[in-house]
Amino acid sequence: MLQKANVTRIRAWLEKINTFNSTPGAGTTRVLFTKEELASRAYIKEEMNKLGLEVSEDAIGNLFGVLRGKNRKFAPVWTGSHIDTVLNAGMFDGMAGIVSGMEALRLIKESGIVFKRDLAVVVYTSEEPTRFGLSCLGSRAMAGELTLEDTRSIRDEEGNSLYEVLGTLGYDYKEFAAVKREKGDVYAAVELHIEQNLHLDKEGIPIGIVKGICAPTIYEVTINGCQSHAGGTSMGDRHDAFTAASELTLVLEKLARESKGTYVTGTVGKVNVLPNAVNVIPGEVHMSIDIRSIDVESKKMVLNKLFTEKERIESERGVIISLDLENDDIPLKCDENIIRILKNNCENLGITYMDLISGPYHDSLFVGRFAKTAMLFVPSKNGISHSKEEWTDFEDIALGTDVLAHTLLELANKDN
Ligand code: HGY
Ligand code: MN
Ligand code: MN
Repeated sequence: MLQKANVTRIRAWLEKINTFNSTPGAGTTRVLFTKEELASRAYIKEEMNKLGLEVSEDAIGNLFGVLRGKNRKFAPVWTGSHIDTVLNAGMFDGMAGIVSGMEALRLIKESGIVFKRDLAVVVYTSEEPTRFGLSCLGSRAMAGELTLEDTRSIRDEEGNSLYEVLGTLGYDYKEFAAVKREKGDVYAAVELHIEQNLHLDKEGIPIGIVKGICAPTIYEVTINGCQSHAGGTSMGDRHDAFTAASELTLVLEKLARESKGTYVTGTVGKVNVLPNAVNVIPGEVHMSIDIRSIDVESKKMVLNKLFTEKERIESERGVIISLDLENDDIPLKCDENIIRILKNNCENLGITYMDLISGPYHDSLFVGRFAKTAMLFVPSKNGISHSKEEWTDFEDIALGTDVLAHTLLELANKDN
């Protein structure tokens, strides 16, 4: 029998990881391969070693803590998430899955129960697009959707390529090909994550079982109008790039709101207005578009209509709008067998749960390309995330850890 997850330990790990933060007092910011993120990696490696896990990293910095099973010829079972954050974030997005995975492996180890397959807790490199503008770098590379060659053209705002940064940190380019995993290399993967929406909190239900994970289609948008004098240019003579951007943004919101698809979202999160001066009509705008759905057709419908509207705005306003595709990821349906195991364990533990769709994407979206994958959620207070107001009770993470630990142990003893 497994002991209950230790809330004090979970809290201590989360609070310590939260000290590796470049914006103390303004939420948590831990950006890929900055000193704060490297320090958090070092801390987690230390804690994995203390748990008696075998610690290793691959050539893009995915970090593994492995608890050996009895028979290594069987493919391993993974759990894990991320430690990098968006800007001015909370302390739970990603980290809850890391500490929960570590605690689950500790509980299994201390139980002395024999299990076949290796169990690993994985810290996936850079789930957030914060530094390089592309999400899920580590799990995307594992899925074979990010090659070493690709890393040469992925640059941060200072112009550093991911390739150069990896080299500077001593990662071995010759080993990059080994990051890729084939179907069968990993038997199953289960990720615990905060819900980042308000269903569990609103219903007072401690566990969400994820049926499917939405995937993002991301565009970088450039709008070129005519920079001119705010007073000297009559309203009929303007080609205002910002009002064009605003109209495109409202069109996107309307299309996503009115879509008949299952769970469609449309967001403009990043906007850069040039020259950004009080008395100058903006001549140029750079902005992001993030469209998501649980099904590809719904995303396609929204995009087709958006392109039609873009052309209308261009001709009516005399501006040029270019949309450059960053990534167009495919949604994931979670594995029904693992979902069944998760639900059985909730029922055996007397824990209520509900089925959910994940609007946020996760590393599991890419791990699902090569392994049977599922996720479980714990409540986000008021559904807030990607904000310093993000909060999840430590007791809820411990409850989720109990379900995770039982599920990992059961999967680790499956023959096929
Ligand atoms: O944006 C997302 O869905 C994830 O939190 N990076
Ligand atoms: Mn996030
Ligand atoms: Mn996350």
